[in-house]
Amino acid sequence: MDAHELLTRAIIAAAPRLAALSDGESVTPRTAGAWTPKQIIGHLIDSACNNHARFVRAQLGDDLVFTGYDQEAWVSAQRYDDASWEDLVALWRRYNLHLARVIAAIPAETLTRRRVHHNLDEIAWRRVPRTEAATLEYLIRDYVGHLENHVRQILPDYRPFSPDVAREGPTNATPSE
Ligand code: NI
Repeated sequence: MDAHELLTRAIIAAAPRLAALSDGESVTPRTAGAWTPKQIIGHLIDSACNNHARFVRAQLGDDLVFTGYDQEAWVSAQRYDDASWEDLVALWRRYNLHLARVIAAIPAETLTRRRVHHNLDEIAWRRVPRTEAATLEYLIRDYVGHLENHVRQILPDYRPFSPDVAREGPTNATPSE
């Protein structure tokens, strides 16, 4: 499945189910000390924002070297628990549908070009050693996998479209991973 289709399907499947959560559920972490659903979706909006820039910049240069961001600090600074759940889910949905458009517009050659210079050993969800070449397509699929893994932290019976994420089953990862 093309990466943009993977993202679109994930958003179409998950958004209505997320929107159906009650206000109480949206501020209740599944385990003590973990992020609440509002904080997880907020984190995914931050991820969309950072990766939006990466997906465009990657087309304008030869490398895949990007600045990271302090995930916990971003979530804390934006006080996501005080935001409207309905607004957060709507923003997350629309932002990702825009990213699906951005991804669909990337030429195939650009998606699959081998990039020797990258820092996916630092910024990717599933890291790539610096000694191995990486591709923009890998970074995009990794973005979708990260998204689906977090959706599953909110909706335990959500079935990921990313084949590798579905195969692995739920992780007990730290919420910020
Ligand atoms: Ni994360």
